[in-house]
Amino acid sequence: MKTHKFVAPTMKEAIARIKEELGEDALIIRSERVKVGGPMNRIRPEMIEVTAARAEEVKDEAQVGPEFAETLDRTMSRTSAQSRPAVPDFQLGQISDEVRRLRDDLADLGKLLKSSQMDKMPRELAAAWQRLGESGVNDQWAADLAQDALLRLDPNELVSAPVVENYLISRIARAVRPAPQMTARPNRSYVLVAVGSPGAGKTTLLQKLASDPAAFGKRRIGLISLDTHRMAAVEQLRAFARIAGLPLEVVFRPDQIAAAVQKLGRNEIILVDTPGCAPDDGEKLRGLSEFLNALNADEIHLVLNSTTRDDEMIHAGRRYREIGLTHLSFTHTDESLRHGYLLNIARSAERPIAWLSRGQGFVGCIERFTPEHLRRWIAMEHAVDVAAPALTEIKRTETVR
Ligand SMILES: Nc1nc2c(ncn2[C@@H]2O[C@H](COP(=O)(O)OP(=O)(O)O)[C@@H](O)[C@H]2O)c(=O)[nH]1
Ligand SMILES: [Mg+2]
Repeated sequence: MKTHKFVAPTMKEAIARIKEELGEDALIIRSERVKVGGPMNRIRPEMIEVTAARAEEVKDEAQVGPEFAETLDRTMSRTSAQSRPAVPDFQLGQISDEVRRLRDDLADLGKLLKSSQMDKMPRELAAAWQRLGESGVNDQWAADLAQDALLRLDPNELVSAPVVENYLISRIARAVRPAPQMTARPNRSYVLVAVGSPGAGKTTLLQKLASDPAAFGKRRIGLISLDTHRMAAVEQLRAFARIAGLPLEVVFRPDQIAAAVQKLGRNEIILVDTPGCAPDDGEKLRGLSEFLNALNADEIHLVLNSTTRDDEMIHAGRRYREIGLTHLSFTHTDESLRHGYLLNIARSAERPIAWLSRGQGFVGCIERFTPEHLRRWIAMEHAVDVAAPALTEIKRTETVR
């Protein structure tokens, strides 16, 4: 990459000259304060020296894979080590803008690499990137992740499949978290509500939670049904409660909630079933929100049928966030082939994933979402250590070389 040096009294002037000579898209690589001699010395003892390059040259360089990562690593570490203390705050703002533009350029680079240059990337990274896409992870997110790995991993790490995969998993795990275990309340029941579209699997999910020992099957459970619009829905839960020997309260109005919760107060956990509510049914959502306010629930799970189109699920996540959504739980996972796209929803909703339900049986058909699911969903078979308790950040030193 051919670089050019510009010396000017201020960053602003340097940037203006760079744009003029190297084009609007020129990239700032480094800036530092330098001493100048001669008559200027007394008036302005220091000038700003900025190193820049034409955008096309940086892109050309990018196509050689590990060398590109190495070059950028070097230039970036020099930039942070040298230029930061040398430049006053107001000029740092301008540098930040340039860095932002550099990142934007890299985003274009990601698209470019994806479409035509994947074979020039380190093989291990290209393969992992491809698997992200195939598993359903959003294209732009997958490109950002691959690019991030290209920038941050050392060249020798980029050619190690376990290192690359662990790195990608650790980055995804920052956006998609497994829900923590519930913490029992000392003087009151823990209240968990299932909300979502009709037929999503809310009632079935609650039945599984109540009966499977892997979920809350061994705890004292009480049930509340708010789904009173359809007699069949109440009957479905009533029949279950009778067979499972669980207390059930049917609540018709928000002002009846407090009494129902009190009645079930001896139970560790109260599971609340709600009427199906399409995300764009504003009136129904408002009605549901009144019940939720009265419930003061610990967890509000948006129950999503995982065979639904992912843009629809993302939309539902947005709408349900408005009424206090705290968790995501996915059903029908036995009927969907790929699962990586579920990560897009969790990332967009910024909520942890709690339960995964598969099949119609009540026992043996529910599990907590774990880092191991994440690994499987994005098909990273070389990754190691993903089940470690604190996955949120896999340290690079822990990975296999
Ligand atoms: N295959 C499969 N069927 C499910 C699952 N969860 C629910 N169902 C079925 O989907 C239908 C609707 O479930 P239901 O719990 O009544 O949905 P609700 O309207 O959201 O309460 C029922 O026939 C369930 O047996 C699942 O994880 N896998
Ligand atoms: Mg139901």
